[in-house]
Amino acid sequence: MSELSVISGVGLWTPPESISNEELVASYNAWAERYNLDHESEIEAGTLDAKPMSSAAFIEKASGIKSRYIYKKEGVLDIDRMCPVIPERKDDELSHQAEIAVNAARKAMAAANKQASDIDAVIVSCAYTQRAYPSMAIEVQGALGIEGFGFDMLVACSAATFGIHRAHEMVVAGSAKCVLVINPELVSPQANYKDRDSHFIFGDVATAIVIERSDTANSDHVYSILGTKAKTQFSNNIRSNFGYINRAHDNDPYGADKLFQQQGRKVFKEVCPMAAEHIQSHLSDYELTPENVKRWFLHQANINMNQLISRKLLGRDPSAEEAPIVLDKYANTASAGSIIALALNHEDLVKDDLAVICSFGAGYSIGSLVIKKRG
Ligand code: CO8
Repeated sequence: MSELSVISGVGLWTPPESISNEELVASYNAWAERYNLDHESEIEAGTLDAKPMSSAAFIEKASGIKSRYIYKKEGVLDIDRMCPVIPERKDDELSHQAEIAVNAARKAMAAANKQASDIDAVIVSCAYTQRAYPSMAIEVQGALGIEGFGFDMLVACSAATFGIHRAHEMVVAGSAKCVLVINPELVSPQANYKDRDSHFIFGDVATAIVIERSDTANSDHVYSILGTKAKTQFSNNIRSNFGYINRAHDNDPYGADKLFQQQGRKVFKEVCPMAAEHIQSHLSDYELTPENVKRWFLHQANINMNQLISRKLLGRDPSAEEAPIVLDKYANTASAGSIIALALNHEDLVKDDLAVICSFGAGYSIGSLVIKKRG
């Protein structure tokens, strides 16, 4: 067990605007009603399926989501658009995703008592970057005035945990002394607001974490990283086909399959046992059991998934304090969910308290960290 590297600061940036289930459902249903009216004859002839109606009560019961934050609300609820309006910025302006990354990074740096000159690596790790190059991490590095190097990582829901894994390894190996891992989850442009089964799932946010050598950490809340564990297994059950190659395919680059799509039931059934087994096995690597864990910072995709995984691990329902849920306000924020849970629920932990951070989702990918509060 290495305790050379620590988490010394967590930052959370929350967009100022939000959309409630009721607002989202009213907009989707108005769009679906108009679609069904416009295609009445094909639907009656059986050549086209009618769009089904959505329901706020279903969304809350099936997912635990009541509302979601959004980077730009304008356009999302407009049934002639169903997509946020995010004006294009000039190349010499800070890009949208870099801006939200910088917002979260500054909060994590303040929490960790770190200046730009203390940091020597930046990882931007998230489900999607707004462009392929130059790297978002290098833009963020430049905006913050950090020397050293930066790079992007894409691992969908496990981007945050896998990014922290890499930072931990860099600090332990000595290739970096202090690393900023940022998760600017600008997911609203990827969400299909015309798809009843997934229109409610996602929200925008940005989170950041500072990982550094234990001997340089001097903040109020420091967590030794006892170890990391990762697992991936290919699945098409959560997929987006968006990319430059669409240009060469000569089809609609923004068609439904280019946006987020999933087989939600299958994901639920397949990922829950994988995640529970993964966490159990990670803890047993250090001769620990779930009973030794004070707090669970689990991925935030669906409240029923978290309850099932917690029950498998603990043999009982966890309390809201043990396994915090942020889905009600934030919805699924791709990789940032477990880091939001951490940001909002760690300060009361005391010396030697153990916690698990675990992501699970597209890939499939599962990433965990076992951490211990330092005195
Ligand atoms: N309103 C009303 N009824 C609905 C709605 C709706 N909005 N949606 C579905 N229904 C209906 C269905 O049609 C179905 O009707 P019937 O029984 O007549 O067939 C009934 O409700 C039940 O439907 P489901 O079985 O699909 O409902 P579930 O209870 O399974 O809940 C969930 C659906 C919430 C999607 C659930 O399956 C789930 O959360 N699964 C896990 C999914 C998951 O974790 N996915 C991870 C995605 S995130 C990720 O990996 C990151 C990707 C990268 C980020 C991308 C950013 C955009």
